[in-house]
Amino acid sequence: MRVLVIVPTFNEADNIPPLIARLRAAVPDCHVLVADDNSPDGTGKVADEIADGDDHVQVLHRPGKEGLGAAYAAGFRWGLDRGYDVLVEMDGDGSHRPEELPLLLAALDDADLVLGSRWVPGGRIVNWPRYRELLSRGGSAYSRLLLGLPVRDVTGGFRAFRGHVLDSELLTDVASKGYCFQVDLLHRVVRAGHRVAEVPITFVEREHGDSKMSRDIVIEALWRVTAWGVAARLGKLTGTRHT
Ligand SMILES: Nc1nc2c(ncn2[C@@H]2O[C@H](COP(=O)(O)OP(=O)(O)O)[C@@H](O)[C@H]2O)c(=O)[nH]1
Ligand SMILES: [Mg+2]
Repeated sequence: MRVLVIVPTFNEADNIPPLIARLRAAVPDCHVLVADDNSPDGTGKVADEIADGDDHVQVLHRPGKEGLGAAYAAGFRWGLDRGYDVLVEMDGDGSHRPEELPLLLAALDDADLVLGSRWVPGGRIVNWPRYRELLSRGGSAYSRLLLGLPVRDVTGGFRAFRGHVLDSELLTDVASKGYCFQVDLLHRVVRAGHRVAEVPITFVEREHGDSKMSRDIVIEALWRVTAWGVAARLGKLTGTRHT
């Protein structure tokens, strides 16, 4: 099983070296792709230096900040073009623990997509302010309800996909720019009838650098999820299929 871990970065220069070292120790066979949006703090250069000394590490340099969704779409395409069997999403700030990646990969035996989940029994969060926990729990509950998603952690970004799930049509259609890319992608994978599993993870808030979460990102997620939910319900009422 060839595994590619895609790490989107914007200003994560202090976080990337320890993260890659931990990843390579936890899953020695995995390959890592850092998808950097030309970070002003030089994250791309730091990643290049690591890639120079490790043939399992590569860097995708993107011209500027285009949001998490665009960085992942480009990273997935890069990985699919090179024939990876499994594509993993992981934050670059250390919040997703590389030591837990083997649990996600093992769960792929019975699933096409495995979600690292904070909101199932055994899942935990460390050092998150109360408002972030409420926002995340609320966002997951709202999306789950509106879109009928059969999982608890809808917005998380620690996930393992079997490559065939991410066909190019599915990726082309994802319009979301910000973090609601995660909801969008999950919704599409569920609707396509793939098997989704959740495994508990411990999410640890970053120690270095700043969160890129913003009001705009929350607003985009709110309106898009509401629009999808309404469209799906109208489709059911009129008997047309929502695509
Ligand atoms: N390439 C790229 N990465 C991004 C962008 N926005 C956020 N990220 C990365 O996405 C990951 C999660 O973002 P973070 O700011 O930690 O969000 P939070 O955990 O929700 O507070 C981190 O690795 C960020 O560097 C973006 O526009 N482009
Ligand atoms: Mg973070």
